[in-house]
Amino acid sequence: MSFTKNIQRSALMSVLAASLMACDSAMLFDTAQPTLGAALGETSANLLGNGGFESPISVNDWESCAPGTDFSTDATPSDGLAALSVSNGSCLSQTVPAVAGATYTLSCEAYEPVDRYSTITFGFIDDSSAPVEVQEIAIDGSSYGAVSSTLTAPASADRAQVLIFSDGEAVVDNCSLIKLADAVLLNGDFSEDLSGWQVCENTAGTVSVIDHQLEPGNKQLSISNGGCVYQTLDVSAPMQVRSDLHLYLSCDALTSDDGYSSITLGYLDGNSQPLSVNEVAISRGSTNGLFESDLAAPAGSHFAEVVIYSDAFTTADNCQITH
Ligand SMILES: [Ca+2]
Ligand SMILES: [Ca+2]
Repeated sequence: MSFTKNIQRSALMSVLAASLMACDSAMLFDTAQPTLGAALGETSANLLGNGGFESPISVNDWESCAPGTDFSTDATPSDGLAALSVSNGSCLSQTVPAVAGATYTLSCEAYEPVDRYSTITFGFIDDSSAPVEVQEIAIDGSSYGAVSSTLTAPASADRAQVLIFSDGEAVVDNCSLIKLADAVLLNGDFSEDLSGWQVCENTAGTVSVIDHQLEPGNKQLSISNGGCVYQTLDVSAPMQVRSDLHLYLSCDALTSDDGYSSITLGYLDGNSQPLSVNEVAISRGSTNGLFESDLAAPAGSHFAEVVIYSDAFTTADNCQITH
């Protein structure tokens, strides 16, 4: 259950973020531009064909995976003009090539007009089509809600597979399957609001995206009262080719300075256990409002995680990872 892992990880990291003492804010970071390593790859486009169900179901995208064939694309859409309806024990599946060791996120929007057994199953199959990792997620609720799952393809994985099934009726739209970026921070300028970022689950603070005070239209992250966001990057692929991986995190930030605020860069192993963490306090004192945290990846790193936390009122923008 990788999604649960994410939550535990965020809880753990934000606990770390909250409890670690502030670093000496006078600590000097090397202000030279970090040396850029080889490009590590980018987050993929949607790997699913017809994930928005705007075209009729075709064997080029979704295939029937049950004897029943009670499905159509004339359901109420959450986006576009069409959505999938699957009924009465019918099932649709789509299979795409996968890279062992890479991490994938499936997300759809879905609901169940009548409360029966409806699920979206996401997993990986090996080269003889046997399942090697499977997560089944129930579709609940009578209006559209998010269904999502993040899984790392096991060594024997050959393809990723998505199945949509309903005993009653399930309505599904906006399905995407994304291969996560290798060590690339998404939406660090907050131009797409909180896209790519997760709000820490165990904090009561406020997290929002606001316009820059002096530049309307330039969006910034705003965090106060113990709020926290994080983003997890998959570094397993670059770790396989570079034992000397070293990430540099930087953000522009301003704080009211009446509480503790920080940016944190950490590494986690394949079981989401923290291996090493570098937390840098955000304070008024720093030059130009630029805060940097850099850290070499220990052996066994599978994920890097970036956390931005504030007990005070802090705005942050232009976050980036270089290596
Ligand atoms: Ca649609
Ligand atoms: Ca911005």
